[in-house]
Amino acid sequence: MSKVIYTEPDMNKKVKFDRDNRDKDSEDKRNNLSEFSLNKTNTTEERDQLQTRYNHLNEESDQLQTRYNNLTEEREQLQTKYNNLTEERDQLQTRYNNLTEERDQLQTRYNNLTEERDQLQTRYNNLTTEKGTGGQDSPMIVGKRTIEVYNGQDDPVKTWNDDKCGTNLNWICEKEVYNNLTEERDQLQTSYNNLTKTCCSDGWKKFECSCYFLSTEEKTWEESRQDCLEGGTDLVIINSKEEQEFLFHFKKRVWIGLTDRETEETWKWVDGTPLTTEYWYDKQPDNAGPTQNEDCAEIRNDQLPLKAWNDLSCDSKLNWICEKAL
Ligand SMILES: [Ca+2]
Ligand SMILES: [Ca+2]
Ligand SMILES: [Ca+2]
Repeated sequence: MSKVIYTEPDMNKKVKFDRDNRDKDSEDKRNNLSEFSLNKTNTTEERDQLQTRYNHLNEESDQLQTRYNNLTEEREQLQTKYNNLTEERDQLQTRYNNLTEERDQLQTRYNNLTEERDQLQTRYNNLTTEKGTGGQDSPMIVGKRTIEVYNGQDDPVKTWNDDKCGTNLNWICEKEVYNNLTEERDQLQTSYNNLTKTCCSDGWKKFECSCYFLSTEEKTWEESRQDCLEGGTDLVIINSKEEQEFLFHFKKRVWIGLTDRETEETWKWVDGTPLTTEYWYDKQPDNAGPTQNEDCAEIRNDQLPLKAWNDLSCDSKLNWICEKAL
């Protein structure tokens, strides 16, 4: 065998070196793996947190949308309430203006009546005076011109003289006005009392020159009318738009004094006057119902103040309104 001329590598060292390197490599890998694993854990955690925040944001956005919707709805409701209030205020203003005008008219009538009464009083006083003292200033004929009132005497109860009927004298005519005046005064007093009476009885509501009673019971049209008549009034007759609006605001279905019982489709008020201004509900009167016979009118409370009347069977039971003029 030839001698080995090169140095044999120290395999021990090499192995050791390799093993060291491998160990180091392994450790690096382990470290990397551990780091990766740590990173992965962190990323997962971060993703979960992001997901949670995303969910929260979604939830918050939904809540905001709901609140926005609620606010929009609330705003619309407020707008409606505002519109209603404006309308109501305008109606009140109109009623106030009407009342003011009515009061002024009443005041004028009252003043005229007072003046008239004073004039009548003066005339009455003058007449009374004349009756008591008449005929003292000049000779006058009374009765059938056969007796003369002579003014040459001092004693007023000793002034008569009989004279020739051909004598020319002044004379006095007499007309019975005293009774007429008393009657007239009484009539004026009654008118005056009526005019100055501005209150309605308890349970009655005043509007313009009438008092209105809303029943608490429900009866047929005829029974309702009887109830009003027994109290010296009648079912309400609607003479103006303002009166219709006033009645609508009772917010009840009520009988009114309007019927076509006598002649179908010829509507008349209870005082016999024909219907001129009407406030029928849509498609009414239709004379429909189960009996095809609707002859009495009611005010409904579920549409508009000036679209409120419906014809109904007179046997239906409703509340009612009596009207009494002041
Ligand atoms: Ca009336
Ligand atoms: Ca009818
Ligand atoms: Ca009807």
